[in-house]
Amino acid sequence: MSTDVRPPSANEAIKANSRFLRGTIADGLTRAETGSLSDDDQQLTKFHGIYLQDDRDLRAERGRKKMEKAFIFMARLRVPGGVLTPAQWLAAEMIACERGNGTLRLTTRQTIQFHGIIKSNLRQAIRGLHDALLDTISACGDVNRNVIARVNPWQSRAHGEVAGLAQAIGAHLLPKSRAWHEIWIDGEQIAGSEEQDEPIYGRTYMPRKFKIAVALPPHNDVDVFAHDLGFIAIEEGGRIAGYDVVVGGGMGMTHGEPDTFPRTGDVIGFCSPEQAVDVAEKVVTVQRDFGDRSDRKHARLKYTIERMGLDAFRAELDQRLGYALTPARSFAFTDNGDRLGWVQGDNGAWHCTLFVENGRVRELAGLHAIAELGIGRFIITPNQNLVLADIPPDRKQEVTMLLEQHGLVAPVSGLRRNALACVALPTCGLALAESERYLPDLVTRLEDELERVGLAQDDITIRMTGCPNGCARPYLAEIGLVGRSPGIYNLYLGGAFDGSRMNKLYRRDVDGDAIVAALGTLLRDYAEGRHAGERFGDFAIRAGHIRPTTSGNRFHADLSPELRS
Ligand code: SRM
Ligand code: SF4
Repeated sequence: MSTDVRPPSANEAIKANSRFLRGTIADGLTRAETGSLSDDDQQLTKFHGIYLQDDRDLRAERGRKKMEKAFIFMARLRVPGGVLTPAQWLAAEMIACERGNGTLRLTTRQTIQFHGIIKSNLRQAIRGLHDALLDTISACGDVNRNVIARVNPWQSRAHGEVAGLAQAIGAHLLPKSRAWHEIWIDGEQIAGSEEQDEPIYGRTYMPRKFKIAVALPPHNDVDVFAHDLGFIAIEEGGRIAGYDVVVGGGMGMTHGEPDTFPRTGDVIGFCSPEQAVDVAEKVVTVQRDFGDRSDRKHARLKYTIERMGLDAFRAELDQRLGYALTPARSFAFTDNGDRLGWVQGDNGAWHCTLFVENGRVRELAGLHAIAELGIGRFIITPNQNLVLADIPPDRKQEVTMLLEQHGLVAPVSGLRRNALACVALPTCGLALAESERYLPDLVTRLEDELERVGLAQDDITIRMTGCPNGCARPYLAEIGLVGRSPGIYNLYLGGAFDGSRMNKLYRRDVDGDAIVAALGTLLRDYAEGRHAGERFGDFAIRAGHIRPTTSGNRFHADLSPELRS
């Protein structure tokens, strides 16, 4: 157990006193004099998948007029493995149009965010989701989040098993509190319903968010090394023989604070399919007991492992499991993106991956028409795209026609189809710079250069975030751009195309023109000097544009102090 003598962070008291995540949220929702909630309740709604935000485009003007900020809420679904039925897609679309800003935002963790919900619409929005058998429980907050899994369960038996594990872990680690149902659905507390304890989490839940991914090689679409806990399926003869266990990944950092850093997870051993849920529970409990509850900037598992040391962490885990993980098996990843277009699964059904730029679905009509057919599934990918899955062979033509009719399958360049951007402005309260609203234009400028040098169809990963928190996992891209201030970014290079190696800082504080100029030169060099099959990230290192990493999986440690800040 932790022997920390520092005082716990303010969030620890909020959680402990919340009566298992109830706080005064229900009362706050009835207060019409403000579009906001109390500070403590703002922390607690996160556990219910709900964030208070404000429209930052309107901040200055409302400030000048001495008006309250334009408060809006973001609600995030919990969808383990990202799978929705057509009816659920239609329900989500209706909620977005009737209660939100009319768009659906597919996220990097395989779910949907609704933006722009005003307080008086919030409860109705959540009830609408509940009616469609959806919920937002634990989509945010200091708990295990939406468990993500390799897309898609219908492609093969192994895919189905991997998705099944994500479902099982998600269900096992769901908080037992009934607070979400009471506040958002029932509208009142049922007498005597208050919990006495949370069997896995306890009254103060986790020190910080906790994230789990399940990967199925050769594709690392879930970016398994970015997670607190990852499972890498080892397939033998079409069945899953077990999972390599990865611990201690995470992306967030703070500019100028080198003791905060992204980190790729360590592979610590192998477990059987039957052991995997237990392994997840015990890793969670080690982090629950040893994680930093004083400083939220150091509260993720990656810092616990750095502090304890990997051997001590493993020993603690083995002791809680009552058995040791066996030696890790070998695996190989080829990429961490999506492959667009149609593929046929083992059972003959068809699956079509659609490109959704930065996950923002604005034009709803085409997908609405497809959902109305009532066939297949809608699967959100961890790359913010959408798969129309499990389409019967005799309905493929019909779906193809609708896709073409609505312009949903237009060709895109190799760079654009591998681009991710986080939400950032105007809704994210932490954004220092634009991301989702800016990356498409930057990619257009880079496409001109790619066209000139003959790389228009080459797959190159580029990811942008509006701040260093890393929501689009920018440190695992071949090209990473991280916001510093409006219009200004740090440029990172040299990530591996399969998501197994982080990139490194190449240029600090550059604007769009400087980014295009720097990348233009590098892309020209790459087109001329690459070896056969060599990826851009690997080339950037071999050609000496950045030094190879010497500090293993911990970002920053081998950068000069000047470049760290
Ligand atoms: Fe994130 C906070 C959006 C995936 C690391 N993230 C936020 C908030 C809620 C801002 C806030 O705290 O006020 C953002 C809401 C923006 C908005 O307006 O919607 C936000 N994060 C997102 C999404 C929507 C990005 C996207 O464009 O898809 C992703 C939603 C995921 C989901 O469905 O659950 C999203 N966030 C991630 C990821 C990627 C992942 O999990 O694979 C990361 C990096 C991995 C990690 O956690 O280490 C990530 N988000 C963060 C952090 C930094 C955490 C840290 O340990 O330092 C924050 C800030 C925080 O927690 O204090 C953050
Ligand atoms: Fe907001 Fe930063 Fe996450 Fe982008 S990376 S959504 S700016 S917290």
